[in-house]
Order: sequence, then C-alpha cells, then structure tokens
Amino acid sequence: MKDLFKSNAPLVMGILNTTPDSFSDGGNYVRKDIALRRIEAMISEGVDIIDVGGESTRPGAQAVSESEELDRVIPIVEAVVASGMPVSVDTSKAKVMKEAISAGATMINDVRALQEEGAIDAVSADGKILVCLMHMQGQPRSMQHNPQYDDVVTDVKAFLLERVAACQKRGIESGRICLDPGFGFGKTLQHNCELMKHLDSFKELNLPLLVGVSRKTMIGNILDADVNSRVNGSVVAAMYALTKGAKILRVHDVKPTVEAVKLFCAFEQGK
Ligand code: PT1
Repeated sequence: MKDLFKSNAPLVMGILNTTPDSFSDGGNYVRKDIALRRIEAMISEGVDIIDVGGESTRPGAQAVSESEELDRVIPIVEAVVASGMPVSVDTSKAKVMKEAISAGATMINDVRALQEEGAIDAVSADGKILVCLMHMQGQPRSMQHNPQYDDVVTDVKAFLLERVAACQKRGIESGRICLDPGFGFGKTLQHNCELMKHLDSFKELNLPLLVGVSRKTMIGNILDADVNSRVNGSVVAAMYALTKGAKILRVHDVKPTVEAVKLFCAFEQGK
C-alpha cells in the first residue's frame, strides 16, 4: 500500500470515531452497526482512506486504557478492511498498533509520533505498514494551557525531523512516513495560523504532509461558529492547505471535501 503515498492527487482521509461520546453508548453492537453505515457512506462519497480512532485526543480529553481502546478499535478496523477500503488507525499504543496491523491496517496514525514504549518496534516489525508522525506539545488533557514556542514553524519542523531520524534508525524507511504539524495540538490560534501560512516550508522535509483541521476550534474561533457550523470553514482551510502542498486531508465531511479536491485538481491541471 506504499502506493497510497505515490498518488499524484490529494487524498481524503475520512474520520471514523469509535469513542463513546460519538455514539451515545449502546455498546459494541450498536457501535459496529453505526460504524458500518458510516463506512458505506464515506465510500459512496469518494473517501480514499478511513481513519479509525478509539482515543479522543481533542483538548481536555482523558486517556483510555489499552483494553478499552482495543475493544473499540479492532472490530471496526476489521469492518473497514472487509469493505476493501485502506484503513488508518489513530493510536499511540504499541499493542493496538500490532493488533491493527494483524487485522490488515494500511497506516498507523500516531499523534505522539511513535514516542510511546514499543511503538517504533511495532511499526518497524511490519515491512509495509505506513505511518503518520504528528507533532503535539503536551498531552490532550492540558495541551491548550498556555502553549509556547520559540518559533512554532521551526520548532515543529525540528521535532518531526528528529522523529523521522529515530524511525529510520530503527528500520522504518522514509518511503513509509508522512508528517503532520498537528493543528490544535498544544497551539494557540496564532500558532495554528502561522503553521498554515508556512506549511509550504515543510516541503523541505521531502515527505507527504497530512493536515487535520476539520471542525477544529481554530476554525470556530476565526468564524465565531460552533462545532456544527464549521463545514464550509473546514473545506476552505483544507483547500488552503492543498495550495501549500498538503497531500492528505483528514476530514469529517467527506463529500464537500471530495468535491473541493476535484475542483482543485481540475484547476491545477488547467483542464
Ligand atoms: C490530526 C488529528 C489526528 N486530529 C492526525 N491525527 C485529531 N494525524 C485526531 C480542536 O482544536 O490533526 N492529525 N487525530 C483530533 N484532535 C483534535 C485536536 C480535535 C484539536 C479537535 C481540536 O478543536
């Protein structure tokens, strides 16, 4: 599946949450049923890869145990694999990574950039799994309490470079890695805007860039819009990221994003 990164067109990654707050809890059976319908809907809307996560990492979110995360994520990974769609698994835990890889995952999406115990080994043990390394300052619970940088663009880039080097040293080739500046992860609105403005400078790292801004607080703050009124803003922000070289867009709203990407590609090609 390395060819996912070789595609010339931008890719749309559809978000599939399995956290109880996204399913007023009817337990595993209801969860799987709702997930199956989301998977089918996203496929019909033109999604390229589906991102399955069992740990909320939004500001203020609490940690989740390994067994709880496995329970939430693995059955859904199996369902996406059965659908034939590439699946990415949003996790920082080595055990979840291993189980997801066994279940047929295409990518590990780690907001902690494989810094947890055993995570690099879990990914390097499989010769073909892709990985997304993301930047976060602090931990979700408290990351929005006064985040600080010398220079956010330089600092984030330096962190990602260090993580790429750590991965390569342990046998994960650069052809399997994509990078993400981590919008909203220990960043003020100004930090997020600065990163967006200078996203093109991440091209110097020579790896595909993944961007996740969908429905985030930064969009709500600029537009003074609550979380249910951020679709237009999210699509515009995603398109701005494409003009700055983003390759993979992590989004909730697959249909409008796929439409916007089609327009973007037609204009880029001049036909
Ligand atoms: C992301 C991302 C992610 N975001 C990657 N994985 C989340 N690679 C989960 C807010 O400010 O951007 N890239 N996995 C979701 N996390 C957040 C963070 C959700 C901040 C909301 C906010 O509102």
